[in-house]
Amino acid sequence: MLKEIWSHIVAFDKIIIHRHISPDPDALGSQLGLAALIRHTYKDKMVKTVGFNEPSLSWMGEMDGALDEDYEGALVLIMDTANSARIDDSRYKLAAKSIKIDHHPVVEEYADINYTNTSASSTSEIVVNLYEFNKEAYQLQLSEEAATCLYTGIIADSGRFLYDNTTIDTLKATQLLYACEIDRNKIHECLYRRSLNIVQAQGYVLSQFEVSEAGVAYFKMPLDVQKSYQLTTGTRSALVNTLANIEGVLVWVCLFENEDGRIRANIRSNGPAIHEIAAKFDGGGHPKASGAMLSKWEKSQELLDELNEACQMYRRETMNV
Ligand SMILES: [Mn+2]
Repeated sequence: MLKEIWSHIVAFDKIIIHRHISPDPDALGSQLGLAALIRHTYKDKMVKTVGFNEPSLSWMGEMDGALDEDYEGALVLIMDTANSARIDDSRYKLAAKSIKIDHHPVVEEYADINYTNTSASSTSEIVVNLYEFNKEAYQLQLSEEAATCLYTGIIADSGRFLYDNTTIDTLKATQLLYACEIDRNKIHECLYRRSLNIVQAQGYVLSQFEVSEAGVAYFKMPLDVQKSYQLTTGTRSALVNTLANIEGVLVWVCLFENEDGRIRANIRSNGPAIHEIAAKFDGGGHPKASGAMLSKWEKSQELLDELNEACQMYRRETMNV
């Protein structure tokens, strides 16, 4: 499959790369990293990246943007996106051929060719695999620019190699990137720099959160509070790990009110898988990291009830309590 994907990249003169809305460092890292990898080897191809420029991640690079006519006869690659509703820029449909490249559990096979590797830590890791698998046949070279983007995606999605999704293959992929003489200090400084308003909002979270008996920690953040800390939908997700690593807590949840009155839930787990519960509430994701969307505040209790139940079951099954 990795070979087949590259043969399509070789066959098309025009390539446009998409990724999901509300991009995270892996979405951008895999998108910009693959673009840099293709450009470095095939100077004559038109390679463009599209999607919203997320201000908090502008240090990773800017989107090129594309015209409608660029899609004529083009190959579209869609990175890190499990379902079509989350693809940033619906013009992917205008292309001659589309390929999905992702590491999330399969939700929808929306492209002509769908490649999913759920054992990869990140989509950026898959891009390194694409390079590694095809480098000899096509004499590919990993530039410092490509390696910087891919390294950023891998460390962000693997939590600097702390999460369960880190495998020997993740470390092997990273080894290749280390060899490209990337400026790791600079990347870490950009990725982990905390802005003052976020740190102050963390203070709010730490003073407001509650913990259930079963071990679900959560906080609710109304829209006016988000505004008082100048939080946006792009930056507020940085608060999710404020509640990580608390003794006795298995699952932690951030509940954010949206402009339209709906409630966005970011859910993380150290215990039970939570992606199936998230799916019941108009969301989904990974077993230990998911998101959901609730129609109103009153619905949040239903979500918390289900998470409490999952924690109780998990305790009974694995901890005998
Ligand atoms: Mn990802």
